[in-house]
Amino acid sequence: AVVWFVDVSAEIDSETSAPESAQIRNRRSCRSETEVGANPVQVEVGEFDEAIEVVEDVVAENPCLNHHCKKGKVCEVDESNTPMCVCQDPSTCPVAEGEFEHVCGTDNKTYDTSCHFFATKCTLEGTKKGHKLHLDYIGPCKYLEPCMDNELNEFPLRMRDWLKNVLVTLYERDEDNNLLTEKQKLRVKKIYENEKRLQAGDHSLDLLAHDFEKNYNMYIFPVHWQFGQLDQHPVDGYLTHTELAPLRAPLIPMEHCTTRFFEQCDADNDKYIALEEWATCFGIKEQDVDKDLII
Ligand SMILES: *[C@@H]1O[C@H](CO)[C@@H](O)[C@H](O)[C@H]1NC(C)=O
Ligand SMILES: [Ca+2]
Ligand SMILES: [Ca+2]
Repeated sequence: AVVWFVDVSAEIDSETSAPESAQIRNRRSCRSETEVGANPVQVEVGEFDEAIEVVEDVVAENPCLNHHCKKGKVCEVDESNTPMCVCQDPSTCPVAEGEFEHVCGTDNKTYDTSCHFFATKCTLEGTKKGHKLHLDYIGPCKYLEPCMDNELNEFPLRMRDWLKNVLVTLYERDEDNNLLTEKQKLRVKKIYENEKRLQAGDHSLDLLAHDFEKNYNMYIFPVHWQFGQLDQHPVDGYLTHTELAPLRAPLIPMEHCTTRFFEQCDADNDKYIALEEWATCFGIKEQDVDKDLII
């Protein structure tokens, strides 16, 4: 249950939110190298000498091969053979292999797959409805219990502990995978080697609260690290709804306080979660907020 949110991030993070400029959109498109238009198999063939000619032919013939579109769009050529991104027809999305591929939109409608969701959102581009529509969570829409105040207070206790365990697990598995940078490894090493560390497992809320008080320093880096993982498009010290999605979306069906927690994290209500807001809602003291820790 540790690696899933790392994996899922690639899946959801290309939902673009409107206020950001085309610049970001371009950056995003570039990241998804083989996403649309390019057949990944053909691209990989390029690694073998004898196939190089084939690859070049394809490039020359198909202007869409190197033209990347954001999620929900596909590349098509117009009469003058110029590539352009148009909304994908949802019926061309791969069929869902199971319920686990369904996603729930903020309209509380279940979409077969995230492809269906983004294709549908694309058709609403420019409308108020489209602007407000986001991928809310992974899985079919379901009834989510309202989050009570006392439950809301428990959320950061579990989340902090979980973040610390995720990092320690990455550290343990990180031989030459480079899941963490050298700098990050040094920081996690301190946590990993700390004998007072609370080992992974189910702990009572009392114990979690007690450990946070006693071993407060061990939680500072994990909270910063998670922020840095999410703050990528762009790296600016603020999380948009879209940047938060990789963490939020898989969590909501399991933790019904997720939505409320992140809403109240945005203390000044400007729709962005600043690093300071983030740290504060995880109980990190103002003087320990350090933007150098997120790199
Ligand atoms: C969303 O849809 C689910 C399943 O159809 C339903 O049980 C739930 O009550 C709905 N939630 C809201 C807030 O309308
Ligand atoms: Ca950002
Ligand atoms: Ca804010």
